[in-house]
Amino acid sequence: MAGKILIIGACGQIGTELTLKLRDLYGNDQVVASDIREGNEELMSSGPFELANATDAAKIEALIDTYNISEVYLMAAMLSATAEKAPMKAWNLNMDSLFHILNFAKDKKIEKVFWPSSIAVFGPTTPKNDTPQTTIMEPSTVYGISKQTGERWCEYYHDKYGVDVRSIRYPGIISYKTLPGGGTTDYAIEIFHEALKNKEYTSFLAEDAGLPMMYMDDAIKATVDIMAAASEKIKVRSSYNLSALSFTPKILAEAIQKEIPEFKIAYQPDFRQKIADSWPSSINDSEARKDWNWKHEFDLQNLVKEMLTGVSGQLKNSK
Ligand code: AKB
Repeated sequence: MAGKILIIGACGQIGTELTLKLRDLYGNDQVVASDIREGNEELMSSGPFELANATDAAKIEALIDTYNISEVYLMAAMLSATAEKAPMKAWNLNMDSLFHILNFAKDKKIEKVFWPSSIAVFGPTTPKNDTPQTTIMEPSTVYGISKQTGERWCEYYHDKYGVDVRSIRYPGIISYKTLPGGGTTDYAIEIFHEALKNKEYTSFLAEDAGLPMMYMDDAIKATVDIMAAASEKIKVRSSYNLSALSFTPKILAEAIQKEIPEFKIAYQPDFRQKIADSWPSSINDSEARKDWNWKHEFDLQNLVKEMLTGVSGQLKNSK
């Protein structure tokens, strides 16, 4: 790598674990974390950190110059449920931050960009099961519209200006180190905290709301792998479908009951149900598997065991 890595949105759910992994792989000083707020102890103490707003182009440019940055991972975004409550704020954050980075890459200030897309690019008219890489995309959420627009711009900047931008359509990502904020798939994290604390959980999605999901370690592996792949292997320059698991709240609750038999679940769907209804239940990711050898490792029962161990460790430490 010619220069250092900059992670924008490093203190969020995925950003935190991605930063730690990249520091592990490439050296602590090589990976600069930035966010609008400070992160957890491990992230803050393991390498350089800078407060920065992802929409502040001048600040981001100054970081690129100061640290000699050649790769940017743009993880800052407003997620689906929060974006429905603040549409213009979400649009401005999700789009402005992307344009700044694409333009820095176009002007050759940086060499490579990672930008996450989401299953939210799909909509109610998309085939629901085994959703293909290329298909009908009519997203009905602000977040989905911003991600789909972002995909089109990534492809445009690659084709027109040769920008090396790489992207994955993340499903719901399950993890315990840093809580997610404002997503529709967040129930699948809350459920573990409540199962351990109270032995019961009321889901904001219906029992049969099947959605594509993935354990964090697999999501990080995919992100590192797509960025490490030779450029000619990355044939899709909008964003790759990526899949590991698909489950409903009921299936997840049953898997938790195998470990905690007294756990009880109830269902009280709210506005997020409509968002979940508009997304696929399962994703076909054969192109990612073929082009850059993507493979997931965690199945549902492994994920449940890892989550219960991780969350109960955190609960003990917080006492
Ligand atoms: C959300 O629920 O908004 C996110 C996503 C699927 O991109 N987790």
